[in-house]
Amino acid sequence: MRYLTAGESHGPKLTTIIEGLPAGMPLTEQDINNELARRQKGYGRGRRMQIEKDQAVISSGVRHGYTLGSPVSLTVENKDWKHWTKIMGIEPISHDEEEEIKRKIQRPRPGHADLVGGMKYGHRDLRNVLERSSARETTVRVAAGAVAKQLLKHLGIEVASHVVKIGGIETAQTSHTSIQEIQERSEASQVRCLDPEAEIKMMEAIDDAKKNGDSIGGIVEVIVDGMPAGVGSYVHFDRKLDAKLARAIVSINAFKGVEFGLGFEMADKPGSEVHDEITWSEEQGYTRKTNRLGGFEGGMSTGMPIVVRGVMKPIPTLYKPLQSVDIETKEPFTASIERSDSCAVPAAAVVAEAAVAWELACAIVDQFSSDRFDALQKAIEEHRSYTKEY
Ligand code: EPS
Repeated sequence: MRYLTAGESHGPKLTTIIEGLPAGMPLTEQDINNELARRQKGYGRGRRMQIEKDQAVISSGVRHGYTLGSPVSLTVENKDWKHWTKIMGIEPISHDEEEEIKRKIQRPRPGHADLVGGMKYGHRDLRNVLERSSARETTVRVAAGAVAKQLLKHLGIEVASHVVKIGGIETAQTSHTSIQEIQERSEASQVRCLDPEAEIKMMEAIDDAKKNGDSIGGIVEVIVDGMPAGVGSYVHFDRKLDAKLARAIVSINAFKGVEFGLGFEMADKPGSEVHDEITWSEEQGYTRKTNRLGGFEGGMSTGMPIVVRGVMKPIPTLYKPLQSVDIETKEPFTASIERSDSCAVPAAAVVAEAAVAWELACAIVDQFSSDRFDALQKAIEEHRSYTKEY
């Protein structure tokens, strides 16, 4: 499977085309809209989210609630477009109109794609970069992820996420009883945190950042239950499933690092405290006494829950000035003000879920390849019985 996204942050709409979905899979616009609404929430978002109400419109590949096997194309309208029709217009404008209309940007923000993106494409107006590098694009990534989540759900695989850290404040809730508990409790929290005390402190940290014209980042964790064992590859570097997840997480705007299970703590521990002992029982088949490796051995899923974390840097659009250089005058300047979120970590948890779900769905379709969703369901069922008895 593959998908492409298109769209500028203040353009008319965002688009994605998803190709390679098996036919006969249940899918509605509502399944996608639920995920889009989750991404829009979160304490610390700026005024833009009050303007948008993201809704997917499917225009191909689905008929009467089921996929057809043909490409699924969908769009999400930018409600803010009505304020940008001139600035972001498609038709050519005269040189005289440029100054007035374009809201040209020649002052790159440190940490954003502005400067190097401008160099890459030869843009002298850095708006041409930021309109596409904006995290607005994650809207349609979440839409593609929502489709992947449907595929996984109908194969008995559930995905959830929660926020582990914001601005140095860490959750004390590191264990959970079920994936449903994570889903419900993170949904009820304004910062998607399972620990109510940390939640309050995180919100205070966001308020402080906002007051100071600053931004803060954090860590999100995605957990997946029900992934069958043996998906991925120990043979080919580019088919290792943990590696694919790592790439998918770091590809999310502002994400800088990934860890699985114990993650970077593994550096401090002996092997006996890192690897998970193997057991077998008639009801469960093969399992592990612990899950310190986060659901992967040798680049393949073990059948244990997948536990993957990603770190998001603070958003680089700041009200507090950082030094940069004007690309026309080459003079230093320190003030750059664009409307922005002060913290988007809660929303990024939903994007990370989508990124993980997409990679898992692709790996499953690749390995148990099917044009028919009922055949895929049967293949997974058989694989589960086989690996249990193996
Ligand atoms: C973003 C800047 C803000 C964010 C935006 C990402 O938008 P605006 O420039 O319109 O104020 O709200 O995120 C979204 C629009 C979104 O849907 O997540 C940026 O520069 O990356």
